[in-house]
Amino acid sequence: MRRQPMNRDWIATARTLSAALPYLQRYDGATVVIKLGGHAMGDDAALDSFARDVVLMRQVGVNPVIVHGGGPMINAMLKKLGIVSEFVGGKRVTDEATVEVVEMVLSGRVNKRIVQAINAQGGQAIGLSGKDANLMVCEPADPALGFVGTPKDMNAGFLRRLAQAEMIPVIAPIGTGRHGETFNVNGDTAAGAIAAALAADRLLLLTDVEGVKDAEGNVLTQLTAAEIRRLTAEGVISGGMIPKTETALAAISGGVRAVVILDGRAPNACLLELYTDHGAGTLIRA
Ligand code: X2W
Repeated sequence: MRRQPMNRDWIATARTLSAALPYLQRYDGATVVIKLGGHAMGDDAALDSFARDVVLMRQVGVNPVIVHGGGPMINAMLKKLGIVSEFVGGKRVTDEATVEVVEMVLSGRVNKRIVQAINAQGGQAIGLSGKDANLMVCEPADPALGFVGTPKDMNAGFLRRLAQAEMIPVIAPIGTGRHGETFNVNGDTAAGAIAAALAADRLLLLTDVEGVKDAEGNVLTQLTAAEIRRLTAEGVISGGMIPKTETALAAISGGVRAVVILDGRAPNACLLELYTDHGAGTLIRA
């Protein structure tokens, strides 16, 4: 790299790095589970930027674990194949033909696209599903939903060994059954279960909204579990936000220190959350 005359941008860059020191120290050795939703994934440039942030986190001592979704990509493939599917309570009713497509899309194209993006930035990402090393053994969630799984047994030890080897697991939310079944698991549910099994320091739920909002539409920067329950009862938290706040509450009662719901489409969302005073989205604690 050539040395160039000093200008304001570089002074600002140096200052930003210096200001990040307390945060770099705070998260050194921390386990951060990041759920990358299908709607937050964006185009190649946005994915490359996400991948770069993940590799930077690994470089400064964080153990990132990526769990992805891919609902819109599954919808597109089901449509091509002429398979009709519907959602009940935010979960896809999943028959045998559907679960085959879900596994192909999530464990195949979507998973490998993220793995490749991280590795292109110099990381060592390894693509997995809940079937690999029995990472996520599931039971049926509800007979009416077919092959939708609820995570029951997680192989956290395997993920810890990957972290020790400085590898970045990228996990598709596919579960394995005790009788050889393949289960479709909601991406948020899978991320929450993995974060709880690891007693993660942070679970970042990257989505396509700025965070949890109050009745006037302002983002609430910090909430307790009790406040979430109250806002849900009042109908302020509703619709697609409910599965996310439910995941957050379950993760926290399962031992995750804090959960953040944030807009994954915003540039450098993860870095903004972890390494600046500003933070991003809604931070949820017990
Ligand atoms: C989801 C799995 C993918 C997912 C589905 O079939 O769409 C269930 O609904 P997003 O992008 O995070 O929504 N599974 C049971 O959760 O993707």
